[in-house]
Amino acid sequence: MTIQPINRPTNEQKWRDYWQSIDLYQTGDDSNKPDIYILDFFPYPSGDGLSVGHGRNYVPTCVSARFQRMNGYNVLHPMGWDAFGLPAENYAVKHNIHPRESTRIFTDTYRRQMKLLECSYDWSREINSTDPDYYRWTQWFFLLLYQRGLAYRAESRQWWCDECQTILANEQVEDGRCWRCATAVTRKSLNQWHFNITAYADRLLADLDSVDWPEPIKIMQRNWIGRSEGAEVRFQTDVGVISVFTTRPDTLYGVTFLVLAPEHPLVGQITTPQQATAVADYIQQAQHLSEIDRTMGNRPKTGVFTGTQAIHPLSGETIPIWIADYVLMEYGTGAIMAVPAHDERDFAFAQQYDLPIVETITPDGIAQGNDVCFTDYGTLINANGYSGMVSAEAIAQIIADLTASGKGQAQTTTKMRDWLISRQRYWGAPIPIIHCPDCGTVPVPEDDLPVRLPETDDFAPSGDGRSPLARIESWVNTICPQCGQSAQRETDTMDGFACSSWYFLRFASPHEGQRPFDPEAVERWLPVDIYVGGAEHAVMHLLYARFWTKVMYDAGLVDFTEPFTTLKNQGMLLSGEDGQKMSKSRGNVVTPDEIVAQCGTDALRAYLLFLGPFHAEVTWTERGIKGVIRFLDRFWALANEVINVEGQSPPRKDKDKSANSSLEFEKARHKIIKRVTDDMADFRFNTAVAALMAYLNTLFDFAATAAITPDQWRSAIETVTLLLAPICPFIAEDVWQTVLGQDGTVHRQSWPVYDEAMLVETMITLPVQVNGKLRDRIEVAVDADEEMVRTTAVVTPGVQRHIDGQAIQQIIIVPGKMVNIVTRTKG
Ligand code: ANZ
Ligand code: ZN
Repeated sequence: MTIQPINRPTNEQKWRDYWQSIDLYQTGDDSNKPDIYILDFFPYPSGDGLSVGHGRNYVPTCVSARFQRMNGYNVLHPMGWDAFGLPAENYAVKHNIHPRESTRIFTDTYRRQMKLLECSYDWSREINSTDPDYYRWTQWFFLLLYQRGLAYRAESRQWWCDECQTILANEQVEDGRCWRCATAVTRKSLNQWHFNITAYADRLLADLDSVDWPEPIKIMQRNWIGRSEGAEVRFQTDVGVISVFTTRPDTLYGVTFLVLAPEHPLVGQITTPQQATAVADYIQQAQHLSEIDRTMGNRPKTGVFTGTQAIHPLSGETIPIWIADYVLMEYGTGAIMAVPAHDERDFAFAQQYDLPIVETITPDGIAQGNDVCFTDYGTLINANGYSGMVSAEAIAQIIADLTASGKGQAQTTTKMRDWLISRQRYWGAPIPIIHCPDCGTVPVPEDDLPVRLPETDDFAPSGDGRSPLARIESWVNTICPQCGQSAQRETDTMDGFACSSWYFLRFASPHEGQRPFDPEAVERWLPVDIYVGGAEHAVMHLLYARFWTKVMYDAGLVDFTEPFTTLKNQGMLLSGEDGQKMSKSRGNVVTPDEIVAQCGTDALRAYLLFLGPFHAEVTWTERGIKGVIRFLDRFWALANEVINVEGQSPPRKDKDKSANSSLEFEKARHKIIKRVTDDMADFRFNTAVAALMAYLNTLFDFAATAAITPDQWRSAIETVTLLLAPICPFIAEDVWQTVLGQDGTVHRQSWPVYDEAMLVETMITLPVQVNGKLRDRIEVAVDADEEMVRTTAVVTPGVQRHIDGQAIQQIIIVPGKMVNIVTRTKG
């Protein structure tokens, strides 16, 4: 990139040192001031370091923090590292160093780059999730969940990534692939620890209404939780009851067969000997398909008959039981009542296998025939005593009747599953559990926390589904805290999302030794006021953190139920070269290091904001940054020109065109204050920068045409300096101290205030037409009455010339818009 040279001194190192020496970013602690907590998502340091794209997250929050400090807030704006997990561990394996070392390398890079951007974090509060002083409390929270019955171990089929050699939570499987390495996932059956997040499904859903979050994120969480209301219906068979979940009890009379998922536990009992081979073959084949494949709407339906019949709970008719992979074991009861007349999947299946289709819902009580699938609600037919009812009525009545006869009941189901937290990896927080042959599962006593990760160089994944910790016998073998017998430690570590489910609390009192946090500090700072990060965390982190917060609330540890009051998602920064997301593998990463070296930190910060709206996806182009550099250069030049060394402006040449210019100059200053203030409060940083650029042009116009007093110039330059300070801290400090000759840092000044009265337009300009043609303009007071407008308009030279002695027939005034004078044409 060739960037034009910067025409101003760059004293970056000098100011960085100075700000550090005065501890500028220390968290405010003035009891007379209000508090605000502005937080970035907990970064997960990778070996690639930061790209300028990350700046779209960290720069706006920094600007916001600086803005609030100047507005008289105590600001908590901390940073830390979510450093357990695969990147550090994979790098460690590859380079044959310890993950602790790779973590240190990564976090050092991140910290250095954030300092390069002059992000205004209070570094004295830095935390690291891999620090035993931190994960001690992650383990403590595990035990809290365990004691509250919310952590349990269960055998279950889990997603497994062959590449990462680890179990993945449902949320970590994207389109049948591992969220990290995109390898197709497979299933593995293992005994795993889970958190019972589904117990909180209703609250996680309901409380979304109380937070100020982007609507798309709320929608994704609602869909993820996926709550459905309906009924459980029980069908009798010779070998036992098959219970199904349906959202449409009103269609019960249209049921013509049942379908079990291939994994359903009753499959073995229900299958008749004649059908055994066909069923076994089918189950074998279904195993290789992911849930996504199985539920794809347009896929041809496949299935197999079990040979057994069930009894319809209301009509008493017999209906065949089938097995098909479009029914998932993990949802509802793993079995469905099929209603081909009203469900597309069942319809396709019935057509495929020539099963009966019985219509029971109609738009208007009149049968439509069986060649269409009518999926809407409507009026029932063929439904005995329920015929003629509308769906809502029938649903209520059928549920009541099923309940009365013990054949069913109302039920709600969620798509969300419990949170699988076991990881068979070394680089994580050990799960603080001991397995004793006599006492069973025993929690590690609180006083024995942290359960430290053992020192080892043998941390590579095992490949057999067991944690590398299982190989360290001296660590595994321990004493049961309950009975003193020899026992064994749990060898799984916790999903990294456990560490990020409470870190926002730790920042309130990061050095607290006796408790996870100091309740007073948490009461003071939490919940987080402004939380900023990428939309890709819509479900996992944001859902888990909400869940933990609710558990803490229930345990009386905190007095709020939602951790993040306002959430904002920054838009992605795409590479200008290929329009793709910046990533090392694509080779299109622009680093802050190279841009700062060439353009300076101020220009990079301002440019990142100027590129587009905060939430929008924008493209990085190197040409664009020149405009920002030019703006800063021109500001520097103007400031130096209008403020002389004694702090006095030279009197401007007297080329004043308007007697009002002095007032207009002041008004423009108040307007820019209001504009930038409002924009910053609303995260509209791009328009704030644009407005400052436009204001600078206005100042240049005044410099060329108007007589402005030295005091006025000083206050205008001061205003720009203060408004620019959160965005471009270096030039602001330079102008403040060097040009304006002020003592102390600009960053501890109060935010400028505007005068409402100065925002009001007192005069307006109206075009004046004569017979529909523009002939002149008049300037009148905004509140001038019609008479005043009329007389002013008539006497202007342009109008006089064009009336040309003719009598005026009519004067039309469109208030605030224009005046039209109609004359009597010469006759
Ligand atoms: C009969 C019926 C008739 C259904 C009808 C729908 C329409 P949502 O809304 O997503 O919750 N279902 C239940 N368990 C299933 C499973 N394990 N695998 C696949 N499908 C399953 O969907 C609920 C509906 O999905 C249920 O209501 C059931 O089909 C099906 F006209 O029951 B329905
Ligand atoms: Zn024991």
